[in-house]
Amino acid sequence: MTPAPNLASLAPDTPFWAIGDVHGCDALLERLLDRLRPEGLPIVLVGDYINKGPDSAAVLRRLLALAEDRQIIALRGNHEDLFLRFLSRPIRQTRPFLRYGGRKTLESFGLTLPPEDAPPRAYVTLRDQIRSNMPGMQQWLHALPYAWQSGNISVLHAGADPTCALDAQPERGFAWGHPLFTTTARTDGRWIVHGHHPVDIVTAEALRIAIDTQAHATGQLSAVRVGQGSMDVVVA
Ligand SMILES: [Mn+2]
Repeated sequence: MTPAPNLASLAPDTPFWAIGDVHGCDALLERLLDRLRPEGLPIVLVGDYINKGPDSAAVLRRLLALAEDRQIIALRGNHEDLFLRFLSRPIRQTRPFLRYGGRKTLESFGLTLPPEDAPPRAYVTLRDQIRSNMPGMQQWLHALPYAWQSGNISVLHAGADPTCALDAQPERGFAWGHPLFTTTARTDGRWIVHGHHPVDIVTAEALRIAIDTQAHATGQLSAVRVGQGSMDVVVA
């Protein structure tokens, strides 16, 4: 038996929903948004919209269409960082992107990948095809924030240095995490809601709420409603 976590200190300015790593699971995302949006609360997505799962392009298209909707706050995950690197420097960054599962994302755009021995120029062509397939997407990705705050809670993708105030560390690190994040408790009383670190179910522990239930592998995309001293979980 795991003791019930002490949620009493959760104090958002307003209740909100946070959604875990989507990784190309567009049907699950659609179902979850249909369920949560009518409530009218802020909905924060912790990032990692692409790679691993089947429909990355559809997820990007859906979120891009919601870019002007102030209810939806999409944060930047490390997979978005990698995708942006590929989009800005395809000759250097295609291989690192593919190593993180980028093949599925590129294929989800309906494009044929160049063969292994293709000249580097082929990756520039591929990038250009993606840009013209989804106008505005690169700019949207580039503008995604790394974190969102409400009261004593911050939402970010992967983690942060627990020994240091959030506003005193480089934001880019939030997308990639920190080696001490899951082993060292924060002492400033700030809760962190995050994805990136896989959990079987949404888990609250030591001022951390982990919500990445590996939708692409489990078929379960989780959302948590954070309120005053409470959290509630919905799984699509
Ligand atoms: Mn992830």
